[in-house]
Amino acid sequence: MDRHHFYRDTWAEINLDKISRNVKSFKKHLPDQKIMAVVKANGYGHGAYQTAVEALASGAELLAVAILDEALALRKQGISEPILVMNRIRPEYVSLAAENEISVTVFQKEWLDEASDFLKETEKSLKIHIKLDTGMGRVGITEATELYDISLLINNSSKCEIEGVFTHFATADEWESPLFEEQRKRFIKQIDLLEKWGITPKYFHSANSAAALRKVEGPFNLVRLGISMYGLSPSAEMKEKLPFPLEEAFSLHSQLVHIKKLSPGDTVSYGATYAAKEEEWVGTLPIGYADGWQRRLSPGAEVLIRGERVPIIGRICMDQCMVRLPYKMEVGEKATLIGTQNDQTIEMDEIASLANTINYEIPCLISSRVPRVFVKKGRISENMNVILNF
Ligand code: PMH
Repeated sequence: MDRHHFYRDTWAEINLDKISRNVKSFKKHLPDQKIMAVVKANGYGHGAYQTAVEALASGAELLAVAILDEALALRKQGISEPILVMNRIRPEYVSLAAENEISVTVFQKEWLDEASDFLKETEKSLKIHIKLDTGMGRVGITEATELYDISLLINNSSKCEIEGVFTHFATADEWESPLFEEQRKRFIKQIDLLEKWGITPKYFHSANSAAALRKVEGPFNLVRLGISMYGLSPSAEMKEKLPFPLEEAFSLHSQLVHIKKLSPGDTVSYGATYAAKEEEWVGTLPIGYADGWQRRLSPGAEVLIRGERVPIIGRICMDQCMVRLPYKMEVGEKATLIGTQNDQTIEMDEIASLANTINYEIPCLISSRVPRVFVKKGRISENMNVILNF
């Protein structure tokens, strides 16, 4: 392990080769669709910049983030491909977006009125994706009259242009969902209206990973891939019937920093919730809930050491947790909390299920205190340590 750039005994490994293969599989699966790689929230915890570069090199042509800051960060790091901010930005920042060639999402007429004033400050034209709410109930235009007003206003403005029109599915990850079908139909209807009004954006997009995996039908030419690009299934239901294998890119590792023998009755951690029944070997791992290794994972979670599953015992602390060892081991022994050792694997889905949540949340919550080690072409290519600004 190359320790350059970080000094702690806990790290996440991001296998960029797997992300690359996942994107390439999608390209084969949907040869006629452009791929927009969703790298918001630091690439779902995988590293936004590194994931973006890898996805773009593997067939993705556009990027998406949630907030303007994330888009600006990618521009600062030298990414020149199109980036869409999918959430509302403040109207006063439209010139900043335009100057950085960042596309924005619009779904309010008042926003457009305000933004028009601020666009006078810049020479550049603002690229807009109009967001339709077809049933997600989050943000988006719901009324055809509003769509008419907004799309014509943009179309007639010399300062902005409609680059895309999109919607988002609420239940694409459920095989039998009337809402999914309903949303698809509503979106197509609105696309037909736009056509009638003579508005012809470059991109029509609706699909997230789930809809892309199941090939949603319609006049769409772009898919927004998040979770599946990272190698995770959008739902347990879909995991059973994936059209091609997905490769999990994220793994989490630590090393034993202390070993001790407990006598019967000795207790472990806050609250003394674990008591040894017999003589037992216990190891300490330097990872805790401040790293995003959630307190609720114990009791229940196991880690891999020497390819064997060993249980976490007692309460997970802020920076450390304890594991029961099958026998005496040495300080420095590697522990895998998510990932593979020998023929044993702890999947993201196992951890999500123990934390009573979905796989999306687990890597997003692995905090910036955990350095990311990137593997490319089978070798460590880069380390990211936010604490030390590397
Ligand atoms: N498009 C939009 C508008 C999204 O919000 C998301 C994910 C994606 C695409 C990618 O979806 P995927 O990761 O399922 O492929 N957004 C969220 C969210 O807001 N909460 O969980 C996932």
